Amino acid sequence: MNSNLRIAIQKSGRLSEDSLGLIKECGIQFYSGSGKLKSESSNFPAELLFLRDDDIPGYVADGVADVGIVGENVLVEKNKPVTLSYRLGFSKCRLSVAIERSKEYHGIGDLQGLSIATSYPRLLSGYLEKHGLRADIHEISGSVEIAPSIGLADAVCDIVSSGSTLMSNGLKEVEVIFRSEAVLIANPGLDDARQNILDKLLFRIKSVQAARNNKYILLNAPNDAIPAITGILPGMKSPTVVPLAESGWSSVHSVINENDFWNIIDNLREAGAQGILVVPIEKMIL
Ligand code: PRT
Ligand code: ZN
Repeated sequence: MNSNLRIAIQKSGRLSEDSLGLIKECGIQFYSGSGKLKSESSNFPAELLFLRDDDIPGYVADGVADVGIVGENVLVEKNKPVTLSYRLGFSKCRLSVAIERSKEYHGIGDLQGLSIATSYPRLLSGYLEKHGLRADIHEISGSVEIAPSIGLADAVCDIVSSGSTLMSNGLKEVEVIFRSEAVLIANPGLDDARQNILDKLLFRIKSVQAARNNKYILLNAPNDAIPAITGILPGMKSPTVVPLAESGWSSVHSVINENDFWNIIDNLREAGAQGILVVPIEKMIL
């Protein structure tokens, strides 16, 4: 048996594109012919298994796959013995309870005694129990949002992203019970060879994410403004400062975080920075 790392990803659905995209950004190449269930990488000791998302935690727990990418909602609902290795930050959504828009809602106590349709009975019952509530949970596998209008349930507990599905079905979101994003899960008993490959994969994923969250910045400033500017720009170690051909001026290079981007730019301009250039980083090796 070879010791390729078997990576399970969703065959087709909301997670597929970003999962494949992340793997490609990690420099791992696959020949992904349509309809294939399995594909071996040409340049990394890994193979991809294309599966339904609901089956991924079970396959990883059973060792059919070594790692997998799933929504945390599915991970928690399936409750399989797998390790959450890394949060991937895409496919963010929430699992929420919604009721008919015309109904009044005063607070969580209003859920007591309702019938609630959901594909997430474990997450819902855990939430109700935590709040000392009892409700009648109807487990259904799809089109949960139509349950109230066909008289199947008083409320629904379903995944929400923009909220437009709830709205177009005459429902309003009243409680968020779980927040989810895509996660990388792993079999807890990987042998050393596969653990080693997983560590390499994680290193690449972290570098890709760090690059996405950071930008490379270049600017010019008069030398007397440099202390103030280097104070604003921490950089990976500290900013690079190089003299310009024009005397009395320097160029400053650094890395800034996407989250504080505009604040930093405002502060730099106030401190005297000119000709600011901001460029994306392809990979950031931490
Ligand atoms: O066929 P397979 O079983 O593999 O896929 P699936 O149909 O079960 O799952 P899929 O592809 O719909 O979703 C995969 C994962 O994406 C989910 O487990 C979540 O972790 C995540 N995700 C992110 C979402 C959404 N956003 C989302 N909006 N999953 C589902 N939805 C659905 C939701 O069920 C509802 O019908 O989109 C609708 C709500 O969207 P808004 O934007 O109208 O609020
Ligand atoms: Zn599914």
